[in-house]
Amino acid sequence: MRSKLKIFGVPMSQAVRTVLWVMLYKKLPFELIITAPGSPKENGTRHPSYLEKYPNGTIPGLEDPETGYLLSESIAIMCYLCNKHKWNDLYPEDPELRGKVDHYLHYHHRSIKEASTGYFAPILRPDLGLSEDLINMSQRMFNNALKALETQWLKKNKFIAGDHVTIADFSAYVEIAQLNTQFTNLFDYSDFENLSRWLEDMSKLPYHDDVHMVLTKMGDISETVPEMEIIMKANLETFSHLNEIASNLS
Ligand SMILES: N[C@@H](CCC(=O)N[C@@H](CS)C(=O)NCC(=O)O)C(=O)O
Repeated sequence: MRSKLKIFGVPMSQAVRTVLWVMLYKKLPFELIITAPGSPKENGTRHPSYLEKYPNGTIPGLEDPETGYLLSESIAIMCYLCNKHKWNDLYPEDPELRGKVDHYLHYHHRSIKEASTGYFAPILRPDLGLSEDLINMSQRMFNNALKALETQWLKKNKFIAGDHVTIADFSAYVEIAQLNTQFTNLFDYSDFENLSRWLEDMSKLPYHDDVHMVLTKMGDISETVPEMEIIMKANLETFSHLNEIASNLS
């Protein structure tokens, strides 16, 4: 039997969630190995052994134990898995359809991904020392991107790149949904009609609740900063849950 791919990270990370969700969706077994973002300790992203494997020092990191192949960056990992396993539904082969998915994926990092820097990290990652200016700029970029999704992409299409769900939707969803009222309650999307319809559709995909369990367990953080123990407990319980599902995939 083939050894499982290793994924380094924690479920609280948006980028980790998107990769795990796609792997579960496609029923590709994995082993999640707890790796703490920002930590210089042995199981952290700033430990020399992690940096040697993944020079940019971010989670998720993928390792294929059979070949020693290493890759980080959630989007690169998803594209790699789609290419390798021919998941052409999630990453179409047709150059024009793939172009539409790539369009969003290239746009993602300085737009929707700013949800994390603008809203999530200022509460949960005080160690990053994000300045007010940076937070404000990220919030502006995120809000502009939401408008673009609402008035263009999701107005014209059911999903971001057309009528079918693709890795563009997984990437966008984990960022946008983490702020939603049912999770951290940092952003209310009820005025965004098309976006709300898409959020609802995405939330019905298989394994949505499993990968988002970490947010459900942490709860609303809009009024009170959660204690580190609560964050760790949410991460660890979801970690065990995901590893258990991943080892029983068929
Ligand atoms: N562009 C990266 C972003 C990943 C990322 O920002 N990961 C954060 C955790 S959510 C991280 O590893 N941070 C490392 C640190 O804070 O030192 C991706 O999509 O994989």
